[in-house]
Amino acid sequence: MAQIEEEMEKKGSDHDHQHHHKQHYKLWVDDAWAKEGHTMKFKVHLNKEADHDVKVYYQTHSGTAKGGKDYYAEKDYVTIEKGDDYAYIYIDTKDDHKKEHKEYFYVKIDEKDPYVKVTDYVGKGWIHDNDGHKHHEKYEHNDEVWM
Ligand SMILES: [Ca+2]
Ligand SMILES: [Ca+2]
Repeated sequence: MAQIEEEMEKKGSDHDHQHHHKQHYKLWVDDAWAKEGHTMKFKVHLNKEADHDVKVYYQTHSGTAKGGKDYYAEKDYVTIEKGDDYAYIYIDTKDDHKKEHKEYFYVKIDEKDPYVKVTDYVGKGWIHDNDGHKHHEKYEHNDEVWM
C-alpha cells in the first residue's frame, strides 16, 4: 500500500509540474478508404482532449488517384474542438464510370498549431472502384457471351 501511495504522489507532482505550462499534444491521421463516388473520411487524433480549439491544416496529394479526375483536391483546415480528441477530414471522390484498379491519394497535415506535434502527418486514402462489378454483371446476365 505504502508503495502505491508513494507512486501516486510522484505522478501527482509530475502532473502539477506540467500544469505550469500550456498542454502539448501529439496528433496523427489514419488511413482511409471509400467506394468511388463516395466521401472519404480521414480520422485525425489527438493523444488527449483538447483544452482549446485545435486547427489542423491539410492538403491532398495525388498518388495513382489524380486530383480533379479521381477525387476533389482540397487545401483546407478542420477544427478539433475544445473537449474533443478527434475530428474528420472529408474528401469527395469522383465516380468516373471507368473500370480501374484500386487507386490511392494522400492527405498531408501541415503543423500549424504551436501546441501540437504531428507524429504521423500522412493519411493514405484508397478508392475502391465501383465499375468492375457492373461489367461482370453484364456478362452474368448475358449467357450468349459464354457460348
Ligand atoms: Ca478513378
Ligand atoms: Ca472507376
